[in-house]
Amino acid sequence: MKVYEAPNIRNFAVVGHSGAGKTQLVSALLFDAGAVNRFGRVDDGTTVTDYDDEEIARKHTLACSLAYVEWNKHKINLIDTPGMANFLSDARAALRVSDGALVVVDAVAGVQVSTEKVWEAANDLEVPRIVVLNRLDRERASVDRALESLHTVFGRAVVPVQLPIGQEKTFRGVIDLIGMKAWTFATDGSGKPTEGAIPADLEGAAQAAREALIEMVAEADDALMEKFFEAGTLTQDELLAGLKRGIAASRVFPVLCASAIANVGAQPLLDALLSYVPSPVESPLKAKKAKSDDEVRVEAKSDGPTAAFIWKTVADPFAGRISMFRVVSGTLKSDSTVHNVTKDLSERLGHLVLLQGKTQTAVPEIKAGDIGAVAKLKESLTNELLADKSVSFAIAGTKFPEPVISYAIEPKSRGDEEKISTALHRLQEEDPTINYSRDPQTKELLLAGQGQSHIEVTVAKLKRRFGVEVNLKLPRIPYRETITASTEAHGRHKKQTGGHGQFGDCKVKFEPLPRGSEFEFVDDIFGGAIPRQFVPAVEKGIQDARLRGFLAGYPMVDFRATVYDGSFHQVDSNELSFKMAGSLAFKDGMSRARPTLLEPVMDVEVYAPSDYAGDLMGDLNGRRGRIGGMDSRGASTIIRAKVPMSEMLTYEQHLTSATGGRGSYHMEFSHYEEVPSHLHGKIIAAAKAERGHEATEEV
Ligand SMILES: Nc1nc2c(ncn2[C@@H]2O[C@H](COP(=O)(O)OP(=O)(O)OP(=O)(O)O)[C@@H](O)[C@H]2O)c(=O)[nH]1
Ligand SMILES: [Mg+2]
Repeated sequence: MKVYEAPNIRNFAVVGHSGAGKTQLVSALLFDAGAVNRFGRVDDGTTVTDYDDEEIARKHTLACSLAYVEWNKHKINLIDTPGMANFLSDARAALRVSDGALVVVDAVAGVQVSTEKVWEAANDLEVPRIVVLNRLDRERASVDRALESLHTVFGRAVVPVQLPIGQEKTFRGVIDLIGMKAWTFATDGSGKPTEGAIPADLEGAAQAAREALIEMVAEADDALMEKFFEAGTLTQDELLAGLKRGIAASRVFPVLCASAIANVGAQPLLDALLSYVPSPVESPLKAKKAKSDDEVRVEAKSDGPTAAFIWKTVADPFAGRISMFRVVSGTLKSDSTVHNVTKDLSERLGHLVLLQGKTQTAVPEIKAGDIGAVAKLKESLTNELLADKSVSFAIAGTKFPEPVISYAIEPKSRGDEEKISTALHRLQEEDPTINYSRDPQTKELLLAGQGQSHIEVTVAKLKRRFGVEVNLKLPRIPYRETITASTEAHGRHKKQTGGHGQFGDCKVKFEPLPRGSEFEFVDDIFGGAIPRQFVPAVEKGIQDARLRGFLAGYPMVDFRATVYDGSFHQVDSNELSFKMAGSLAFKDGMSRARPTLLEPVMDVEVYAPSDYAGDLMGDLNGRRGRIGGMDSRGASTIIRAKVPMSEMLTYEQHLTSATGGRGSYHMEFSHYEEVPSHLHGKIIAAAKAERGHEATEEV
């Protein structure tokens, strides 16, 4: 394998909605470029990038995987990413290290919810985009309709640089609007292209589309705009240069046509990836100067200081930790020692490898601008920078979303607890969007993630990769408690047992605070009513008690406790006594502070063909949802709503059955809100039942 330098490298995140055909398209690109001998199919479980057992079983990409092709003396790295809402953070991580995004859109469905999410992410990270309308061989596939939805959502700058030849079953080639020629493809799936003249019946359409493209390119560039007005058109050179500039500045988004399964359109797409998107040299990675907020651009020079950013970690039970990185500067060498700047420690590198799916090829070095991997790093994790000691910049890591749903899990065989924790710890390195913890009261293990399918996949990985099986119990809603009235309370702990007694006494004021304030403790003791050294014990007592809750055992939040008076005993007072007094004051106060329950409310976006919009809104209303807005997306409608989490637990199944699988949704945590009082009884009873006698014992 040749070592490539930055000018001859392109890095692409292949992103888009689930089912648009990203994995199949990567498979076609690999095959057509000769990187693999076999045309892998998602449906047969034979693609390079969906290699994980769980991916093969589900026919969905669940985590980023790396592939590359050598094309025209260049190396194109392709990062296949998941399109399912629960797994989208991996697409963000891939965009973080990409020079361009290959946005794959289903030509039947048009823009879908994940299409918008990845587009927003690419906007945030200023990543240029190329759009591919895929699945053009399918019934009801339509370039016009798909473009209409793209225009509605992303604007007119999404502009075709190709037109399809044939449609649905007869889709067999593309017209290149820049070269003004036609490519048709062998019907045997070999992807073999034949160059030819534009078919006579499409000439008019091609001319019109080319003019529209020229106009759009001119519009995106002030200098070209003037020329365009003077001459009424652009020269071929102006068009090409303008298109490239427009794409780099994210002011033009070219649209190409393909069928990944019929292997139509792959080779012109590879050409486009090379010619339209800037190389790492032309698009230096954004970084921050150490200890400041000043932005710097890190030049992808292979003789510069070494720096490599880890953007993804995979937990392999056999190979150990596999870390994927992009070399942002300098040359990273196998068997060398580098500095982990993020953690300030040194890390020994073993063999560097290039990844073709799971297949590793060892290489002696990897140069700036390229993406590679290394196994068995001891200390370094995702979002960390490996570099020379002299390097004085930092790269902002991917922000991973907080978990939105939490399940109690229990091991199938007793004694597996230890194994589960170890395995979950490693899976968390691979997937920072899961979280596990122990319920402080029931001691149950809680597994939190982005949605039901995310939790199920995590449980399946536990089994397949780490050989531990768990039962998923009911999802847990992270309710909280708070108070709605101020009150003063008294806690007095006094015990006389034989010789030494116990004595603690405190007066505490409890007041509600705004949402999100958690808990504040104020020491307002004057004149030594409680000796200094015992005040922290009072705080500890209240802290412990508030975490155990009052109504239903959920943590009490958003209030202030001010200790303002008390008394003590020269001999009998000690820390434990004041802790008990604090806890008693809490209980006393809560009985008058009108405690109530808070529930998490989610931001929900539902996408579905417009015919379903009425029913879906009715359903969201029935789930206590507040509809925030509704927008048309071509033939689809997007509904935005705020809905309590407890009402969304079964939404995935409902949406699928209500829309025949054509609806999709995205949900993230929004805020906490008071639970309507008529629901309190049910929640409190359920919590008591779940926690058994343990909870009641402590109250
Ligand atoms: N007819 C047709 N089917 C396609 C095409 N591309 C992909 N498919 C099929 O569509 C399904 C989904 O394809 P994938 O490549 O797995 O889609 P994806 O975008 O990777 O989906 P996620 O991994 O879930 O994000 C598979 O059954 C593919 O065989 C295409 O061009 N035409
Ligand atoms: Mg996929």
